[in-house]
Parts: sequence; structure tokens; C-alpha cells
Amino acid sequence: MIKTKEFTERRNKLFKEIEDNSVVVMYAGVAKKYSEDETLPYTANRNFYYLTNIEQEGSIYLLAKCDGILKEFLFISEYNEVNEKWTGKRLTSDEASKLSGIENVLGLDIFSAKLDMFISGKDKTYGFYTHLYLDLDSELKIGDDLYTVQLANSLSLNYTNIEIRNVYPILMKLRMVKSPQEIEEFKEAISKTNIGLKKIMMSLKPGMFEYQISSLFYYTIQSYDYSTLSFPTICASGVHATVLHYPTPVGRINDGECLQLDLGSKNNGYCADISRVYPVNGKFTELQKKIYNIVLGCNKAVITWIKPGVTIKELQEKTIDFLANGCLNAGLIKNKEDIKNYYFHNISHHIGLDTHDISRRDLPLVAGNIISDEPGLYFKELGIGIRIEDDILVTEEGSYNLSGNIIKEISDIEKAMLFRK
Ligand SMILES: [Mn+2]
Repeated sequence: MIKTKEFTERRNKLFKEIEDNSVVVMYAGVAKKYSEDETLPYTANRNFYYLTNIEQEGSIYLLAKCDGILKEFLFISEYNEVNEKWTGKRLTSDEASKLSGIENVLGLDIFSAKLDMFISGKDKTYGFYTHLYLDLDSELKIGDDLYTVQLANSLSLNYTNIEIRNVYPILMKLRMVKSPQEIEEFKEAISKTNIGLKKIMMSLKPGMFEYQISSLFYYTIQSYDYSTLSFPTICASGVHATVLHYPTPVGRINDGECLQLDLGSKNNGYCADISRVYPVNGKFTELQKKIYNIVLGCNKAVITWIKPGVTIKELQEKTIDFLANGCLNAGLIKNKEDIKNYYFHNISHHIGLDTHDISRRDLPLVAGNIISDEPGLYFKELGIGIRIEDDILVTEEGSYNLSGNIIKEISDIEKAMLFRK
């Protein structure tokens, strides 16, 4: 678990990045509607969580910076006996304070009045403010029919003395560099993912259905320590693997095919994102090996290219070149340009509290970034799609493969699958 102290440090970093005489308001948000009276599964806004360690729906954080002095408040829903009977226990002020390290925890009912005291300039003891920072992510729902973007519009009409800014780019900059503790959380997420992958290798047999394998992964990580998925598991056999985000794993897993898995377990919010390919009957065919080894060679080359100063765009250009040469030499394509028909996604993205973490891919990498390394080749006419993905930490010296323990050599996979039940 990330210690409370680290959440306090994150808020101090945010405090340093914003203008003096500013207020920041962050919302945990509320669940979106699924259908009729049902909602989609709720997750606290990741930027809010990153700063507060609080997951409770509807919570609000307010930070004020006035003449270099920090004041902060957390607003959570008040105790409500009836609500608790329906949906279980909510945080008490004390619990919220311990989790977040924020001393002043107040009820949500006084939030609006408190914000008004800060930004209206009515009460001089609150200080004088010129800027209000909000997370203007258009998807951030904070109430019935209310998103932060709409809130910003109405606040700027009511408080003409205040300039509204987007806090999102500042939090992106902070979240892109992972702390030593965050790296530990990742390692744990990856090792849980590995437990699930081993289980799959030991259970995979021709004739099964794809959903039996994707469910097995979910069951394995859930029964291990109630972990959840980083994202819906992609489990695609044979030609299905040529659809990148193959959505409905209802196909039969046939003898002689390869099974593509792109999956991950979360650990305390941090998302592993791993791809592996297994031969359904335990043995790769010669053609599958040929394609697999081009992708694996590229996956390993990318690890050596990753270092501070390099951009993901540069990694992408080198990847295209590597895969094109590999396919040309193997007789899989006739012209280098044809590679665009068989490799058509990006080599990498940042990973963190979101699988596709908030980031800018054009920025040079720095130590502490965690990014994916996921080359792939997809030959629909051959019924073969292969993507191999590891999670890579950028270090001062270059890179470190956080998922180096998850086997990916053909000989290792075939050996492991000899022990299937
Ligand atoms: Mn990925």
C-alpha cells in the first residue's frame, strides 16, 4: 500500500506547480448511468485518488494557496443511517483523515459555501484569489447531469474575478513519473498477472472456448486476493487474434491455433498490461514460430532502445523498420511498405493508475516512466496474430523489464505446457 505520507507529498508537489493566490478543486465524481436505475461500476476519478487516497463516491478536495501558504480540506458525505443499511459503511471523518493525511475533513453539504468564501473575496480572512484550477476532463461527472466543464462555465459567470484553469496537465506531469513505492505496486500487479498466465498455460486445451480461459484468469486473480482486472481481458484464438481489441471471446479454441492473451491484474489501483501468446496444443507450428520470433526479437530490441531522452514516436519508427525487415527477410511481405497492413498500432503507452495512463507521447522519456513494449504482427489470411507485451521501467541507465519473469521464449512456453493437466 502507498503510505499516506506519499499522498501528502503529491499534494505538496501540486501546490508548488500552481500559481500563488489559487484554489484547486478536485472531484471524486459519481457513477455514470448504465440503464434505467442502474449505474456503471464506479471508480473515483484517478487524479482525485492520486492526490487523496480516497475512493468514496462524491468526495471533493479543496486546496488553497495564498501568499505561499497551503490550506486544504476534504469533503465527504455525511453519515446516513438509511444509506448505510442499503449500501454499507461509508468513511468517517477520522478514517478519511487517516487515509489522506488531510486534517480538515468536512461534510459535503458545506462545500459550496466554503468554495464561495475562498473565491468570492467576501471574507478577507480567507485571502485573495485570482485563479481556480479544475480537472476539465470532459468525462468527469460530478452530479446529476453535471460535469466539471459545465461547472467551470457557470462559475466563470458567477465569479468574474476568477480565471479558471485546467489542472489536468499538471497532474499528468506528476503522474507520468512513478515513485519507488508505485514501482513496487506495479511489480506486485505483474506477479499476480503471472499467476493467472501460468494457470492458463496449465489449463489450455483444444476444444475449449475463449471465455473459459478469460474467466479462468479473472477467477484466479479474484480468488488470490480479490484483485480486479486492469481492463477487459482480450482472449483471442487463431484468426480472432488479428482483431486488436477482440471484444467477445465466444469462439472455440481450435487445435493448431495460437491463443493471444492481452490482460492484467490491478494492484492497489496500478494496472499491469501484459500480452502473451500460447500454442493451443502445446507446440508452435513452423510458420507460427517464424512470426513469433520476429515479434519477440522486436520486443527485446525495444527494451534496449528505451532510455531517458527517447520519445515513444522514435520507438515507433524503429519498430516499424525492425518488423518490416524481419517480415521481408522471412518472405512474409514483398515490399517494406507492406508492413503497414500487418502492424498498425503504436508500440507503447504510459501505464499507471490507468492502463493507458494520462501522458504525452511526444515528450522525451525520463527515469521513473513506466511504458508498455508491445510489438505485434497480424496476418489475417494466415489466421495468425501475435503481440508480445512487457511493462518497462525507464531508469537513469536505460530500462528495466518489470515483467521479465513472465516467460516468453518458445522453448520455455513449450516446456511449461508439457506439464498441463
Ligand atoms: Mn498495452
